[in-house]
Amino acid sequence: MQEELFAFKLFDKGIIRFGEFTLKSGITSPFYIDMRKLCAYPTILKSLAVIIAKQLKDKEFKHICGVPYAALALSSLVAQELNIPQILMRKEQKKYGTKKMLEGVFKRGDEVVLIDDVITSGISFIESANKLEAEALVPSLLLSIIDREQGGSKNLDAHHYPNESIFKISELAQILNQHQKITDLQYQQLITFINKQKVSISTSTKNINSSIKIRKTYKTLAQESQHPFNKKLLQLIQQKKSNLCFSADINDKTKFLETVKSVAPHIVILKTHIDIISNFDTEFIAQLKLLRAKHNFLILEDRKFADIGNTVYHQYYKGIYKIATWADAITVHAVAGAASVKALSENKKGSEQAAQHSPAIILISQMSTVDTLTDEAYQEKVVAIAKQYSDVVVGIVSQSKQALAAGQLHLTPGIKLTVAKDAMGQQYDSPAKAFREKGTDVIIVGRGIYQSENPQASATHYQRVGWEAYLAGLNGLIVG
Ligand code: S5P
Repeated sequence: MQEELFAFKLFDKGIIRFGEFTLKSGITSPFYIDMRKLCAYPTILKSLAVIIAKQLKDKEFKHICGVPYAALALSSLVAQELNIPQILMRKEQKKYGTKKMLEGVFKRGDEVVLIDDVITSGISFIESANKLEAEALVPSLLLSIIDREQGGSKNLDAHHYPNESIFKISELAQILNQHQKITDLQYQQLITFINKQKVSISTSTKNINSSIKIRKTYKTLAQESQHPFNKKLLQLIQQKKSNLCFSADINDKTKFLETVKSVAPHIVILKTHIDIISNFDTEFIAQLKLLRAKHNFLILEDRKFADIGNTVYHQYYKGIYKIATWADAITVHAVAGAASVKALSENKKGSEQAAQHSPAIILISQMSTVDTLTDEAYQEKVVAIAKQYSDVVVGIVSQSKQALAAGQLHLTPGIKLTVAKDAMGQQYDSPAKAFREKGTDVIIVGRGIYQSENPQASATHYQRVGWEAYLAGLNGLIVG
């Protein structure tokens, strides 16, 4: 029987061990699985590849891919066994040349079986599946060799990823116990541990389900929206087939304008931090306006107004930047309560100056940083203000789907395809994940574009994956 043989082999080679082990998380576990050692035992690897090939025999897919690095040797053998092409996934993005995350010969929409050695929470599977989706490949099955039975499989179910495992740790332990390789106590300790340690399914799964069901088309959102900013934005989105906001956080005005010029056809919003331009002058604004007119995008000044009404009024209309004269929309923090929004919206209704330059307001509901203070209670209060002032608030910057007023939009920063974070607290997700889990309507990408070797090519890429992620959300299927 294959389970028996496999259990004995793993036990004898010390790949499954029983005792007291401190895991990466700091938790003490009564067992430890070290599948990396497998590469030292080609015959076990080979027989495992045969078992996997048998399990995959009747399934339809185009490629095999191993989660780096642990599953690479095994996935190569399975690919050979089935004579199916392999895709090699990198752990980190290649620094030179193509900067690709995946190597192989494949085309968009190809189905891929993703293999990993052990599943615990399912997170590394999800991350690898996201890398496939970023290239518009379809992870049709996530197959693990051993399921630690700590909730990973349920987590993948909740993320709508078909998944299977070859062995369950409890079955392997039972076999070892029946054959007196481990004691009753060791077996019991393992069962107690896996029951106690089950990871809870990430809360975002609630959002996934609802976002898949209620993902609205841009056309519907355009019909629902009242504010001219959103009407225009949604029209541009449909026309350009782009949901990309480019965050041009570039200090030099010449470099800024050059970069914007090259990416402009691919974006619908240009997001600025006007106060980081070192050589700012009014000519810069004139150039910016010309580019906007020529390439048809909207300008969002990410000033994050966060003060009392009187101060935000002056910050918006006065000073050297005169934001009111050129920005189509501005970001506002609701930390001062509704005061800032009210001051800006009353200006819209009241002053003759404001009548020309009424801002579309995007409230910051939730930040992307690792230790943000924008907890759920805070977000709820921001959303309440957004709804109350829905005549001026056109959307929110957030990391999760919120119940907004009809026509209000979710804008999501912290988007990058290659890394999970920067060195200063920023956290990243892929466009696919944003659309699947965060209710995203517009993705905001900064360094992913302007720090790349070829910003224009990167903008094209983010435009494509963003658009595909939107389409996939409409179909309830995420492909990129
Ligand atoms: O929570 C937030 C809100 C914003 S507006 N996290 C963010 O990163 N942003 C902005 O998005 C941030 O100020 C920056 O301009 C951009 C993200 O840049 P990137 O280089 O990390 O993509």
